Amino acid sequence: MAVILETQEWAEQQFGTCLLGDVRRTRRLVQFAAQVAAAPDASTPGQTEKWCDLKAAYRLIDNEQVTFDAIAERHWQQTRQQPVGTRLISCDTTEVEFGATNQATGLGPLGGGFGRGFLLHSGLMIDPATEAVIGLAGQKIRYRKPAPKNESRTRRLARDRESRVWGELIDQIGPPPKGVRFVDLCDRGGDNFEVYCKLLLNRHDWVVRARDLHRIVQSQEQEMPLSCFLDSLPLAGTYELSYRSHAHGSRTAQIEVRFGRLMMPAPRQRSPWLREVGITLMSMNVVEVREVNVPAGVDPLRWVLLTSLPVTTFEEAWQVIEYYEKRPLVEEFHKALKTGCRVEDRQYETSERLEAITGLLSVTAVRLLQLRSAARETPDRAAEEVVPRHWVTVLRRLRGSRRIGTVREFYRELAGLGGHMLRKGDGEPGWITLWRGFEKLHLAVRAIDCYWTRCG
Ligand SMILES: [Mn+2]
Repeated sequence: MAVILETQEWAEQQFGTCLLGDVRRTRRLVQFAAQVAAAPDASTPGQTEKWCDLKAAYRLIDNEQVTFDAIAERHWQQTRQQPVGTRLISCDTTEVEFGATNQATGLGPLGGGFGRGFLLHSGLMIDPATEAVIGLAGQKIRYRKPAPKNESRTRRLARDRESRVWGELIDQIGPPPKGVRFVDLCDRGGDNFEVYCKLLLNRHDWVVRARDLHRIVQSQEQEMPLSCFLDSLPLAGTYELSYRSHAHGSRTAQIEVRFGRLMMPAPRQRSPWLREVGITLMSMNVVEVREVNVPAGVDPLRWVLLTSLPVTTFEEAWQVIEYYEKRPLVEEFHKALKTGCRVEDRQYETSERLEAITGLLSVTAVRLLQLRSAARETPDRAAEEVVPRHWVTVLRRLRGSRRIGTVREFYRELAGLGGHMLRKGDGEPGWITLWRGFEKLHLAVRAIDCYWTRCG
């Protein structure tokens, strides 16, 4: 259940036990994090309140013990400590690009070689029952190296490749606690035999979208391309899906669902790690979602999902599809990090400092997602159970509104404070409006605190 903490309490909970070599550094991180959370999209000078705070923040980020891992590790650990139940981990990579004019040292090439930055690979944990964002289960940063020219296949497999980051993240997250099931969700970038081995060895389940439908699979001792295997499967059920796309607006698609069990053989060319592990054949299920009767000019929907979860009935196949539909939440996280926390506008002089601030902003981006999702999850809950009580009081006064009882009413007034007109045709407030409202409210609450501390 989402509960939004005061920025100071939140910073204490997320960073209060970070090991940075000196307890004063940890105190400073907590203080800086609380300031960052109050105005996530401001520059560092805009976030800190006093000149000495700004200098201390720069000194903190510059310290060699204050790394990406050291800042975010406690958050990752707390996220992984789950009680019983199923948790989804949506994994994906994003390019964090600091712009061609950024002079920071140590960055790698990106975006066709013109941009500079690094790749950030994140595993976002989601509760499938409520769609609540729990936090980041782990993250990896990588620098792109240009591939050597005329590289042989064996050499390429032995080299440290970019796709390896999917497996590294799974190793970092490790096996789930007792009574918990982790289900990793990956797009086509994660469809790799080594990734399946890592998942198996760490006891994660998975739903991965297949990249290559020509790859050879086995079924009843026979070898065939995956696409042929799919064509041989009986129809399990159909449904209608209403969705909106940029290209075609709202439309209803007719969907057919098929599923089956297959054996996936290891690739012929195997990396040294794969040879050492010795897994040569892996059994898994496939669920195919295919649009039929496609109107002219429309790209048909087609998902081929490879999964370790049991699929023997239409209901079980449906469960796999529902899990995979939650995958885009990791892309919302990327958006929260880039638009909400403006990670790519950070002006630090070295890649190490940019990594450190990315660690802090990643945890802050999770907070932004949680702030937003609280409105959707439990709209009828009492607002004072979800956000601090005096926020409700201050917002009520600022807005001149008679009552703010529920979470829905709180968010409506918060959006109004952020500039949303709240007219019938204006639709639901976007998250940027909500954040703007939140920033204003926070400043007002802060001013009241200052007044009573000095005068009271
Ligand atoms: Mn991707």
